[in-house]
Amino acid sequence: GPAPEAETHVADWLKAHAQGFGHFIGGAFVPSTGGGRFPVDNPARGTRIAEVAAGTPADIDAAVAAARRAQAPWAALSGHERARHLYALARTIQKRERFLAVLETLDNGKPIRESRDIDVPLVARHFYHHAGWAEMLESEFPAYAPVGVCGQIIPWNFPLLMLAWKIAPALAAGNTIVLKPAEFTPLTALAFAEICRETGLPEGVVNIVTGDGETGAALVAHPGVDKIAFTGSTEVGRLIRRATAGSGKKLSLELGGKSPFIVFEDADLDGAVEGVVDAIWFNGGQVCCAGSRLLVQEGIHERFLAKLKRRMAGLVTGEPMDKSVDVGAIVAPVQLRRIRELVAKGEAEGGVLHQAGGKLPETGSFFPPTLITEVEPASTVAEVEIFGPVAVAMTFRTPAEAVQIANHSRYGLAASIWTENVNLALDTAARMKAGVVWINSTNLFDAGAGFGGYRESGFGREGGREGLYEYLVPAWRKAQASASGE
Ligand code: TXE
Repeated sequence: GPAPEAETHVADWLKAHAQGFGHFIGGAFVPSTGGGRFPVDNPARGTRIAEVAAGTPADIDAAVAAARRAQAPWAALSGHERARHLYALARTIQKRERFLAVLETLDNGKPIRESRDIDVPLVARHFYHHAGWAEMLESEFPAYAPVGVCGQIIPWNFPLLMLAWKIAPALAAGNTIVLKPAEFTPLTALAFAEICRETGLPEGVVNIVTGDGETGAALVAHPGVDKIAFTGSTEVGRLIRRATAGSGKKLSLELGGKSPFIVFEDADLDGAVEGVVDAIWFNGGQVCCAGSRLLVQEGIHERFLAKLKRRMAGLVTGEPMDKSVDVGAIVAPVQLRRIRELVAKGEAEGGVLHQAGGKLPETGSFFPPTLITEVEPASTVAEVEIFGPVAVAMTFRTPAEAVQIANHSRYGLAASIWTENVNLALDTAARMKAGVVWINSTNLFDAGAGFGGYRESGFGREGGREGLYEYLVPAWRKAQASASGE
């Protein structure tokens, strides 16, 4: 097996919590005040693996109160002292990397190769990077203060990585946290809570409350929260913006996308084919910045699609714990249904369907790598985020037309450009209405680079210097607020 020892550790850990996991509030694991719980499934098997506490408004209250008590002492530590805590978290994550990777794969369904080689290393890297910012905070941001108590709501596609993106900068800047993981994938967040305890992070600095959208809404509405950071659907992002309007809460939203992947006729076609694999079949396409709209220049269109279909045919979909698997399970039956419906719609609208063959497992939620060609730019599958392993292909004649089709979207998260012509690459990049542009590459994430969108993909940046501003306020504002007794 891939990591038999880690698999045993995870199985033992789940067994030890067979009575259900609690919330992590004020440094201790506590049951839900309402006594409620909900199940957590392994999407690759359709089996129940755990039960977690269902967060109530009273649980949110308790978590916010714990975060509030912890905030001033945490902010009063020197940057260096906070950095030591972040380094300890990073090192312990590295020590547990196999355990965390196996747990993530069981809970989310992503291939173990990805959770082991991509998700968990990036998580550790994010904490290391922000430990550096904590060290530099006083010198780099002398006129800034922490926002205070941050409510953070994250999705299920990169459960631990999205936690890291939220928690690391908030801690570095001197904030305390109430985080709500997604209901499909709460387990690595609870494992992280144990790591917080083990490394001696002061009680109440990080609190984790499990629950669904209602729990999230209670966190958003709580008057004791100074900032909300959300990653998830555009629909919920809109609700949160409405719910926080006029409250004075700081807000950042990282929402959906329908990112273009542009292949010019002079591109290295083999490289671009590998790019598509990473753009839309990585994590089963359940990636906000997935290159889901393939725009291929007419002259190479047939040759490129032939190569791509050959490559797609070789991809293996199946049990994600198997190291040879390229595409794992879709996170939940409801998401699988959504993908199926949209693909059927794409066919009904005249798209031509190509799918990787191979037998899919009989239980669990699986969808094969899929390509829909002959798609019109104004059709549903070209406009709506499918959030599955489905690319739609369109053609363009000129660079100007590529730019026009690429920007024809209500979203603006990312774009990927493939050409050997540096002038064309830079000129096209400058014209993309997207927060992130990759040239001859795709889905690269760096803790030091601000990530985020335009338009309906949201606002605010995560990572690097820009990301830190989301967790800071000008010190004069803070002083004014406390003088007025707020
Ligand atoms: O997202 P939700 P869902 C897109 C993707 C996907 C679709 C639906 O297209 O197919 O959204 O996914 C919490 N107040 N993305 O329904 O509901 C919820 O509990 C506060 C793109 O799973 O947005 C979870 O923790 N919180 C995306 C988180 O919001 C609320 C990643 C995200 O879930 C809430 C995920 C409310 N009213 C989905 N309702 C990306 N940008 O990467 C729900 N939540």
